[in-house]
Formats: sequence, structure tokens, C-alpha cells
Amino acid sequence: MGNFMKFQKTILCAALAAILCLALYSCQSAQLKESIVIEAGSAVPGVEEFYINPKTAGKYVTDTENIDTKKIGTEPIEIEIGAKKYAATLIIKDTTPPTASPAYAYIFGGSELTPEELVCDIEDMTNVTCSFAEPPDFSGYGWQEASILLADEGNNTAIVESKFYVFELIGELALEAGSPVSLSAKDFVPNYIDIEDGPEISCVLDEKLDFFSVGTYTASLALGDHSAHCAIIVQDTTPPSATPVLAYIFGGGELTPDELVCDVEDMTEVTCSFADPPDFSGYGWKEAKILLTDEGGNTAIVESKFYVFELIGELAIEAGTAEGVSIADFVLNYIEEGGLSLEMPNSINFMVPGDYPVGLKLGEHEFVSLVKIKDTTPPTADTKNCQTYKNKPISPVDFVYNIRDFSAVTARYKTQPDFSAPGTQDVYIILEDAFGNTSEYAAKLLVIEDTTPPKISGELNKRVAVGGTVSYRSGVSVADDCDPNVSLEVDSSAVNLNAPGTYEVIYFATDESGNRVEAKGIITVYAIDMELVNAQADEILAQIISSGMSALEKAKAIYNWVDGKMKYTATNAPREIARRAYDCFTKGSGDCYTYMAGAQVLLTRAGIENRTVQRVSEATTAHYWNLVNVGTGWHHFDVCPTPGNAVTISQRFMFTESQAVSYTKAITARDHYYDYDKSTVPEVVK
Ligand SMILES: [Ca+2]
Ligand SMILES: [Ca+2]
Ligand SMILES: [Ca+2]
Ligand SMILES: [Ca+2]
Repeated sequence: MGNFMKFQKTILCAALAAILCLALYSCQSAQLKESIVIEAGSAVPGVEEFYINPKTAGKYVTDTENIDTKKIGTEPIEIEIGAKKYAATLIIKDTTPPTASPAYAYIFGGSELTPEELVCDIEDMTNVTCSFAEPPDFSGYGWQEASILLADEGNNTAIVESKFYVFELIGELALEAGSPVSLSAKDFVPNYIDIEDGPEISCVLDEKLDFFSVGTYTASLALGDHSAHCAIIVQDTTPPSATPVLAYIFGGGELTPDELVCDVEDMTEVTCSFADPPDFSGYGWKEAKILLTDEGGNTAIVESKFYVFELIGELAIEAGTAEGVSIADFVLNYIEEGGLSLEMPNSINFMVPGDYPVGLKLGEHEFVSLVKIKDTTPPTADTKNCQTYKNKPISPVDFVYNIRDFSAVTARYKTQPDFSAPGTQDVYIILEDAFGNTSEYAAKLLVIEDTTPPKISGELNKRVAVGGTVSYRSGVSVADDCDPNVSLEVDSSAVNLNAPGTYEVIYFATDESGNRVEAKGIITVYAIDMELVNAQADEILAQIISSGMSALEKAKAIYNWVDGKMKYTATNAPREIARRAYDCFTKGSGDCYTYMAGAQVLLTRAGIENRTVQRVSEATTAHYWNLVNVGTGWHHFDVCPTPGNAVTISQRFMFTESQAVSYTKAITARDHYYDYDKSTVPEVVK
């Protein structure tokens, strides 16, 4: 029921409103305000704001959504009330001043700012324009004040106090070479400050910039969109320095200025030159002034000095007078400093004249000098006087001895002596060495005239048994009045020692002067016969037997003598008793026949009965021995040794026939040893 009633009321009210609207449309002022004013930027007010009577009901006809309230001016508004439409005006005004925050700015000197760059966060419902309340000072440096005037479309204004910083730039940065080795923006801006929350000043240096080389370079600085250039002038105003170096050179050598200084110090490149040309032609210590010049043209003088060695190209040394050389020998003004060294081959022989090169070394420089081993000394010698025979020249060398020299020496006569003039004369001998050095020595020459031949004396006549030998000179001498060296010569060509007889031998000698002497001797070659050997036997027996001896004792003495005297030797001498007995008595050598013959002669001369016995002829070899009878019958008697001593010496003295048979059996080295023809000799005791 209630809703129904509200519906009724609404219908009623609507009807009334329509009536009113129609009334208003016909009479606006009676129902709507002609205009209303709003602040720019505010919303379009509700339509009721136009009603005079708050109970009026109506609506906008105008599309208020399309009204820009930020635009100052009037907007026509159509409002419908009831069935009628009414016109009104909306007036938009700006009465609120704008606001903004200051924005601090940073610029390089010489540039400027717009007012907009110095404010931010501008707030207003209408467009705002900025301008400087007063022109800022862009010509100064550092912080500068700036008043920015803000004005909106409604001519409302406001002042914002801002500021900006002006960086002062250096147009030219002069640097001493080598003093810095890096640069940054701060170096170009005296009033540099860090920009809070902003970009730094960037600094780009010239690619060619060399802090150690004099020149002008560029640095490019940038701050935001602004850029600027600064010149970097690298200069060198500091003179160079250096230490002097003592140098040593050979005469004729030169030095560059660089070789006379060291430890050159400077930040730029330094060239060296001589302030004055040094004296390279002299010797010893020389001054040198070295001018140092750097890239900046700064100069310094270094006082240095050098030493010039004066060298000897040839060092002459007399052979044998030195054992070595030292470096100082090759330098007239030698000093130890400088390290001059000598390179000497080991092959210098100070005894042998010749040229020997040696090297002098000074750093990298070498000089070749020559050691000349010379012989200018004449030979020396001792002299003696000489003599010779007339016309017998002698050598000049004979007059000199102890010759001393380092090379080969020859001797000659100054003038040829007269060897044909007997008597004493002076001779002069010239000694010359291999290098032509000569010395002269005097001596006496005695020329002897010898006309007397030598004299031969002594035992010129000699005797010798046939087959023997003769020492012709034995007992013969020769002497000369002048020639002490005269010698004895023998001509024995006429002598035949193998045949008995008398022969002539010629002794002769010739002295140095050719005087000859000749002397004759007689050589008697005598035969060997029983008379000779009997006499020899008698002499032997006189030594070995006495009158009181028995025959057996005498036989034993003879046996022993022959055994002691003889040594068995094969011989081709004739089998003759005298000849072989002679061999036994004089030589003591021979075969069994010699033993037998010697024993036979002695036994016979001693008066002892004896025979010779001979091995049978059918035996392979021959053998001879003795048979002896001392009054006890015949016995064998054989002094000759048996082969291999199968029968001893004592067994072979006076042995019986039965012993002979057994000995023959015992001696196996020979057949038929004591086998003999029994018919030729007396019967031997059995
Ligand atoms: Ca405003
Ligand atoms: Ca310098
Ligand atoms: Ca010499
Ligand atoms: Ca003489």
C-alpha cells in the first residue's frame, strides 16, 4: 500500500515539475542563474548549482564531459527544466598562482641557462611560462642566484629562487715534462666541485699526448650537452744532467760525446755534442766539454776527460836479452787505468831473431804491435894459438872456441895466412853471425918446417912357430921431432907364417910434413920338431917332478899336469907328435891325439916307458891314448875325457886290460872305445 502511495506522489511531483519547467523556460531568470564561476581545473559543478530555487529539477542538455575546465573562458550551458530548455553560462577562471621547485644547474663558464632549466616540478592548472625575474650573472664563476618568475594563464605569478654553478675553465694548462703522468677534469677547472646526483665532467685527453715530449695537446671536457676544449702545453724548462765518464783511447782514435757521459737524466730526449772540439791529436789526459741539450732547448755542460795512449808499433829486443814483455813496453805513456791488455802469442822465442805480432786490446779496439827479436850483437869467442907444418893450411875455426851467439856463426881469415912461411905470424879471424854482425879476433900461427923423418926403434926382429900369429907392433915404437901424432905402419906382405923360414917385414912412418922413414925386421917362422917340444917338456918336468919321486908318482904328476892344462877342442891339425905336443904345451887345447902326444913327450923325457895305442880301425871314430909301464907291467893311461864322463879321470890312470874291457862296455856313446889291435903293442896287465 505504501509503495503505491509513493508512486502516486512521484507522478504528482513529476507533473508539477513539468509545469514549473515550462514556466522557467519561458522565464529563465526566474528559475536559473545566468552564470556561475568555477576555478580552472575544478570539476564541472552539478546542474543544481545553476538553480536559483534549490527545489528546481532539471538536467544539463550540454555534454559537460566535453568541457575543458583547464581552459580559461566561458562555456555556454543548456539546461532542461521540465519541458523547457534554458541557457546559462559557465565561467572558468584561474586565480591560483603556480608553484615549482628550484633546480640547481651546472655550466661551463661562457654558457648560459634558460629559466626553465633552473626549475622543476612546475604545478598549475593552466599553462605556466618561466622568465628571469632579474637577468642572472652568467659572466661570473661559482654559485650564482637566479629568480625565476612563474606566470600562469590567469596572470597569477610566483617567484622561485634557484641557483646555478659556473665552472671556470683553464684555457691552457702548462706542464713541466714528466711532472704528471695523468690528468683529470679537476686539473682544468680551478673551482671544481662534485655535482650532487649529477653527471661528472668528462675529460678526454689528446691521443697524441706524451707527458715526456714537449708539445701542445688538447683536452676535451664535456658536461651534459656542453663541451669545451683546453690546451695542454707540455714544456721542458729543466736542464738535463749527466755524470762524466773517463774514457781511454789509442792514439789516432776518437770519441763521440755520448761516450764521455753517463747517467744522462732529463724528462725529455737529450742530445750530446762537444761544446768545443776536443784535442784527439795529442796524448795523455785531454779535457772535453759535453753540451747536453733537451727538447725544451735547456742546456748543461758536463766537464769530462779522456786519456790517449801513445803506442809503439815496433818493439825491438836484442835476442837473448829478455825473457818476456809487458804491456808497458808497448805504450810510451802507460797507465794502469783504462784496462789496456796485452794479447801475446806463446810462440815468441826471445832467443830466435824474428818478427812476432802482439795485440793490444782496449775495450773493443785492438792494435797490433810487433816484437822484433833482433841480433845486432857480434859473436864472441875465446882464441888459442895454433901451429901447423909448412904448406899444411889449417881452418880459421881452429883458432876459436867457446863461440857464443844467438844465430849461426861462421869464421874466416881476415887475410889468408902464409902457410909456406916457417915461423910465427899474426892471424886475424873474422866471426860473422847470421845477421852480418862481425867480430875480429887475433891469434898466433906457428908454421913449422920439419925436414927430419920419424925414428922407428924396438924389437924389429921376431920369432914365431909355424901356424902362429905375430904382433908386429909389439915392442916397436915410432917418434918424430915435430909431429906428436906420427903413427907406425907395417908392411908384412912378405911374411908366410904357415911355412918355416925367415921373412922381411917393413916398418915405416911419415910425419905431418911428409918426411918418411922405413925400417926392416926379420920374422923367423920356425918349425915345430921334437927338439923343440923336448926342450919345452924338460921345462915343464922341472916344475912338476923331483928326484925323490917313484916312476908311478912321476906318471901321476904328468897325468895331472896334462889334465890341468888341456881343454878338449876338435882340431884339424896334423897328427904329428911334435906338432900336437907343442899345441898341448903352449895352447892347452886339442883332441885325444893332442892329449896323447903331450903325455907321450913328457913321459918319455921323464924316462918312463910308454907306447901309443889306437882304437881298432873298424870303429866309427878314432881314438888314441898311452900305454905306460912304471915297472909293474903295461897299463892303460888316457888323460882325454870320456863322453858324458862315463869313466872318471881317476879311473883312466893306469887301468888294466879287464878294466879297459868293462870301460868299453860302459861307454855307450862310442863303439869300440878301448878296443885295439893287441898285436901292435905289448900285452897289458889283465
Ligand atoms: Ca593558476
Ligand atoms: Ca729538461
Ligand atoms: Ca849475434
Ligand atoms: Ca919430423
